[in-house]
Amino acid sequence: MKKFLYIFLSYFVASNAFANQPKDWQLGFQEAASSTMRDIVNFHDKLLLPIIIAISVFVLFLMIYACIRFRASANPVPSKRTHNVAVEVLWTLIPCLILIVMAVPSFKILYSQDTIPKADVTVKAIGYQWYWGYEYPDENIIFDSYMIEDKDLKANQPRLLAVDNEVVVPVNKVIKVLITANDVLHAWALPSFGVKRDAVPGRINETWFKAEKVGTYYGQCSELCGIKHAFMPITVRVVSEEDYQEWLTGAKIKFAKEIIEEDQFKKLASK
Ligand SMILES: [Cu+2]
Repeated sequence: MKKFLYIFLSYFVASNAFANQPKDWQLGFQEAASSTMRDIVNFHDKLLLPIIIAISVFVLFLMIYACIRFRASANPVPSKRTHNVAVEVLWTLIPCLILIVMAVPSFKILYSQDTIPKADVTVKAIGYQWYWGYEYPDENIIFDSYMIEDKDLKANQPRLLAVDNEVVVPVNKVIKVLITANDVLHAWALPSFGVKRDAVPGRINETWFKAEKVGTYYGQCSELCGIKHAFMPITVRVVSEEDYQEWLTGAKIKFAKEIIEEDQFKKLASK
């Protein structure tokens, strides 16, 4: 009983916390932190779910009705009827109309995801077997982002989701994400922002998000990419503009592209 109470309470407490990640006993989506995700959640909760429930209940009713009404004992002489034009027209037309009703808001969301507003910050995510590499092309920053092993986890770090080098972005700014891969297909996905794009070798996919709340957001590679597919999480830390500038100053030194590339060349040359 105590355990259930704890889970029940933690569900509500956690929804106010600063980290968005999957929760125990979770039903439905993670809390939305961008307008795109809010649209997706509304589309699902207010349109798709009622339609799905109505169809399931209707089909269940028809099955029960047919089982009772047309049972063998009540129908010693079975009906020979095979066609009914009115019913056939209806069961073709009504599903078509339902699909059209669903398609309109669905396409609206798809197009809004596809039209990238003027970007404030550009981040390039590169999928590797099995970690993510990041670049801030405008800032000359480049770094790798590895999952933290169980034994090295700190108290507030979620297992299988925390990484050593997080992507840091400012709050309420348009972040453009360029997504590609170096070896096989991966996918860069962040549920709270409503972002999921395939990372394809030799090709750059684009998407964007605008995080509305300061906090840490977790995602995972969402394309089966090999034996350690489950161990290449994505962590995005959304911070205030001042904190972002501060991080940038440090990161430009720590993750400076030229120095890192020079080091790599030296290592290669010495081999
Ligand atoms: Cu992957």
